[in-house]
Amino acid sequence: MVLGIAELFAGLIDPDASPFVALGATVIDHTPEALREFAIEQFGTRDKPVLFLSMSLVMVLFAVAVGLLERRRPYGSALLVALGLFVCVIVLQRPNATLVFAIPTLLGTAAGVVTLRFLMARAPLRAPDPVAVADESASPSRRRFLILAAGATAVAAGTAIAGRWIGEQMRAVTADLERFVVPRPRVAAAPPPAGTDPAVPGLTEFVTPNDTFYRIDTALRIPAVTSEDWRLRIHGMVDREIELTMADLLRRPAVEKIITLTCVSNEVGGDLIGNASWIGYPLADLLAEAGVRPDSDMVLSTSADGFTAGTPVAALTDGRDALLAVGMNGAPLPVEHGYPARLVVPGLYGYVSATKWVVDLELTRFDMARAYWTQRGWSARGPIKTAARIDVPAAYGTVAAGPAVVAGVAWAQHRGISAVEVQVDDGPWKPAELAPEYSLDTWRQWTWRWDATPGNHTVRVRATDGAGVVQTEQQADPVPDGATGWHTRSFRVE
Ligand SMILES: Nc1nc2c(c(=O)[nH]1)N[C@H]1C(S)=C(S)[C@@H](COP(=O)(O)O)O[C@H]1N2
Ligand SMILES: [Mo]
Repeated sequence: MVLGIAELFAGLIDPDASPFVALGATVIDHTPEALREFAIEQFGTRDKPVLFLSMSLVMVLFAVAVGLLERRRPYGSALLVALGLFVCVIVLQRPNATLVFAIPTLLGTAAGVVTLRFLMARAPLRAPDPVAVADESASPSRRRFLILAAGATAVAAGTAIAGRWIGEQMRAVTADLERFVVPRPRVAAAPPPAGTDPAVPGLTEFVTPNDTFYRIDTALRIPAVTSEDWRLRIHGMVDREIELTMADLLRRPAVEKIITLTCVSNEVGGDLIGNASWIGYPLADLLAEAGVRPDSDMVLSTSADGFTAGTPVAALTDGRDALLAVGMNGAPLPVEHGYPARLVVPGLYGYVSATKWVVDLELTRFDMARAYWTQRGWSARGPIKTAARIDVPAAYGTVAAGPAVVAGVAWAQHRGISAVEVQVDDGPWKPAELAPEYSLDTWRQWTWRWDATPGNHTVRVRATDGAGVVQTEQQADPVPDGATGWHTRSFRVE
């Protein structure tokens, strides 16, 4: 009931004013890093439904507690009001909150109290009267069941309304996306040369299709931004503030670049990495138009849902292909990858550069501003570390004795990969064969052929970047600036 009314009014005001969404987002923002990683590991991309489900369970328990408390005195109502005020505070602390954001929660709470008082007056669920205990129709277990059922129904209804409303918003964006025409780049990306994809079954493809591209963000509800509503403001330490509409942007000459994106949370051997061709507009041009003041060293980008990333101005203006992208592999950006516009910066982990649903670029300084993940203990700077991954053979799989292949990918964006070496058990390091280099900003597939001898084996891989630096063997966790260590894989040869 409380949630249902609150969601209804949140629908009228702003989705982010929904107490359910705000609570969830706040839980995510304040989850200790270790627990967050555990949740991502355990539930993968289902971590958000799991969070909502757990929140629903907590609310059912809460509804039961409120009902039981209300039996003698209006303690239940008092608890509801207290919770309502607490949730108001949380909702108002969302990054884009205004005072009206409190309305759905207040109305929901009021409706909850009225409903509770009304029900109590109609069918007083008092504690058993010591004189007349034999009234079967109102036995305590039956009451508890009724309260539980009512609570569950309320949560279900609230969630359903929220779900339906979010669905409507998304339908509007999907319709907009279907009409969106990706600009034709003035110069198309060079096609990947023959051999970029060595023919080894199980080896990762050079270009990652949109529907299998990894997705990482803090968004419980994907921001619903249509291309008509979208604006990009460039301001802060600039000579001239700029605001662009999508029509303004589409009038400019577009470029197309293939760039490999990587997440700082990627473990050694992990798959939070993907390579796509991006169509968009050089950020250097947009920044030059605004006129960056010489003492500014950070672009603080903000998404429609309040996420922020802090990118060195130098990484956007040193000639690399840093883009405001509107197309991915020839299609509009999928909504979960930032439709209608996002940032893509070669050489930097996504958390400091790849803001999706980007709406604001503020020129500032690293000693003045801290972005989302930096406030949560991650490093302010996030250059991508050199890494190599084994894709083939499968972990703990079986390989036929005789001629065999070990294969995988290696990356060190914007420095490039100059060598990959493979070691079997404690044998000597052997050079792997590298696929042709597409550019310094893309990963490289590698293969190594050997004569597999029967028994259990472990292979190890290490890459050397374009500057000749071998990736470190030292094992480190992703926090605070990216995992390190050599990837290994064990299997059986028969
Ligand atoms: N708005 C928004 N943009 C974001 C994030 C986010 O949480 N919110 N996460 C960043 C991180 S940590 C990464 S690794 C990349 C992932 O982009 P992808 O989901 O398109 O692969 O997006 C970046 N952009
Ligand atoms: Mo990330």
